[in-house]
Amino acid sequence: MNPSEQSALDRRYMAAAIRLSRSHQGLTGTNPSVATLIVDRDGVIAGRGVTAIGGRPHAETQALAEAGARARGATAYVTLEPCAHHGKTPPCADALVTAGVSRVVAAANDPDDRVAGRGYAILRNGGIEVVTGVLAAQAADYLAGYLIRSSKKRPEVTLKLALSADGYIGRHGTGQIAITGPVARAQVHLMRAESDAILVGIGTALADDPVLTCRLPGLENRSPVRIVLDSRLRLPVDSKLVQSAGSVPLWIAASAQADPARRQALVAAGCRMLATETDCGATALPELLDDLAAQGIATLMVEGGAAVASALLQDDLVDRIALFEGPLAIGSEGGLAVPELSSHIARDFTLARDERFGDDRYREYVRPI
Ligand code: AOF
Ligand code: ZN
Repeated sequence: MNPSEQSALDRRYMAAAIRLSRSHQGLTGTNPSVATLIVDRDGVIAGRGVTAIGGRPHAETQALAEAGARARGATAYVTLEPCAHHGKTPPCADALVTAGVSRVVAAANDPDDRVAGRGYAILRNGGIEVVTGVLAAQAADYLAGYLIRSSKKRPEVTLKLALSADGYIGRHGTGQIAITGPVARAQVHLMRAESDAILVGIGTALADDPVLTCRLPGLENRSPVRIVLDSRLRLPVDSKLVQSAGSVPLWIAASAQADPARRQALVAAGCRMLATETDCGATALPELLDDLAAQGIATLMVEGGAAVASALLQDDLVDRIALFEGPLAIGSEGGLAVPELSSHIARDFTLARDERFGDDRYREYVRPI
């Protein structure tokens, strides 16, 4: 096989591995969801593995177990550099050497201090040919939460916005307006399932009385932690959010000055209070995000409202914008907008996806990591 045929083949297998890695997105705790494919000398996939639910075992060990003796002389496709450390499991790089794999093709590098190049070194010292950086950007797209939490000590922040045809996210005082259709809504629920946490401001919580869970059939147990920015603790105990706090975690970021009786009532209802002082001010959001990352949250989806979106954009804390645009106009009277949106998109983001969900247009913008 000539080098260009080999690299085309490597990209195809890596694309398949990256698709497989998505299956445990949001289910692997602080570990990234990584995938491995073992392709034998005849080009047949002999083993596949994805980081297990909860984070262990790692992808490589599962793929090697499935491949058994067929791993000898095979190529392993890994979406992240294989680990080099003795954690709860022995290093995956050693396991690949022991199994007699002859080539390893990797996508993203692992920034973890215990790995960071050591994984590749173990492989090379073991006589394995190592190719790195294959479809690295695509792999990094799925690993973004892990990579951003490692480098910036905060979660990856995805701002989800539903815009009317005339550019509004809702209208003052009317509660929830259906801007997008059922297909787009199902997509939002899938995004919730793949996120570690979801955040809204108290304005949205009061106006919409949302529940913010994933309600896709079969994925009802995949709801993320829900977080409300509620400095003065205005969230009613009989809101849907608080009423469901016993089954899906509800964290409230409140000021230390908030009414102790309200605090007590919310805690008694099952809510957890975040220590970070937030009032949506410029300095409070970065601290809150630091705190969330320290607690293991790597991916955060922000679902409203306009004030929270503006504050995050102004602080350069948004990594991804998921924009759903419906076909109907709301009309400018009382229309709620995020005025900074288009200038921030133009300045910092590139278009990563442009597709349709039913009658709605979906555009996803990403900021390079
Ligand atoms: C791999 N394959 O499938 C994943 C890796 O706590 P531990 O011992 O499980 O180690 C967590 C680290 O392992 C994590 O920070 C990252 O460096 C790596 N994740 N590595 O070889 C995998 N999920
Ligand atoms: Zn490993």
